[in-house]
Amino acid sequence: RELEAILRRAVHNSDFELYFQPLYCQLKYQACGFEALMRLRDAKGNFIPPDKFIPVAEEMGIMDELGFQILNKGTKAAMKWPDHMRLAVNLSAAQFESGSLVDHVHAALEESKLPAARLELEITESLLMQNTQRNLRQLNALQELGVSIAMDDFGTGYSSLGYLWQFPFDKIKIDRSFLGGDEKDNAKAMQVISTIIALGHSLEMRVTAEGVETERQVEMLNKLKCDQLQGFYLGRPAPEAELSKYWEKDA
Ligand code: G
Ligand code: G
Ligand code: MN
Ligand code: NA
Repeated sequence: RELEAILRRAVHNSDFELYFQPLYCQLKYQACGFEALMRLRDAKGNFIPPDKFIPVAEEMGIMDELGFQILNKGTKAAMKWPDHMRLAVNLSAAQFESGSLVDHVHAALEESKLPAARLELEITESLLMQNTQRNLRQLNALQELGVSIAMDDFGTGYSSLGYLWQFPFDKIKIDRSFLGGDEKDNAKAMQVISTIIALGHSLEMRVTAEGVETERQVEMLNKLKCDQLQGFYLGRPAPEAELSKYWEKDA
């Protein structure tokens, strides 16, 4: 099990990489933050997809520790960005199960000095399907720290709506599959997206569209008053050293 050995080493030495994908604010049409995405390489230096290594890290029981390291690395990186740039970090169910999540987030903020208001945590609804009440309490405690909470991959789960109104998410991120259809599906997909945006706004949540790959989509989403956009058209995940172009062009 080569992957297990790679993971064990990565968590022991904390030497995995974080990539960052820009989040665009619709009105200003400029990057206003980055989502941290973990990257791990095999012995040949090729990337192992997160969809492959995260489940293994969870089985190995190291995802809680790895998640803490991601929070630490991410918040430290964000301290080097301009003040208006926020950081989004994905959370895994293992971090909620361990019971240390709130302490870990608090510690990462203290250690890095990143203001809580600049941190956003992304969860998927599957996380709320088990231990719902306990996990909702942890989300509440996180919001009390001043961080915001986003529901990721919205629309792909079994009961997106069921959890949406039970908790004051600050943001929903519409899963990129809604933008992925071909041209003739576009009108229908836009209807659905428009409805999700209205739903989010009626619950006082911001709405992000993921998977934006064309200028046409940018225009349509702007018309629909989508709050934030993310996708390869606007920027691919990139290493820390390559991010400054996103704020240098603002100046
Ligand atoms: O990074 P990529 O574009 O391949 O992401 C694939 C999946 O892996 C996404 O669902 C993303 O949320 C998840 N993922 C990427 N980085 C992290 C991370 O640091 N922590 C957790 N929990 N999930 C991550
Ligand atoms: O589940 P989550 O949203 O955290 O996953 C982020 C993943 O989505 C990353 O793997 C990232 O590479 C991928 N991604 C981001 N933007 C796009 C896009 O425009 N198109 C496609 N196909 N994937 C994207
Ligand atoms: Mn995400
Ligand atoms: Na997502």
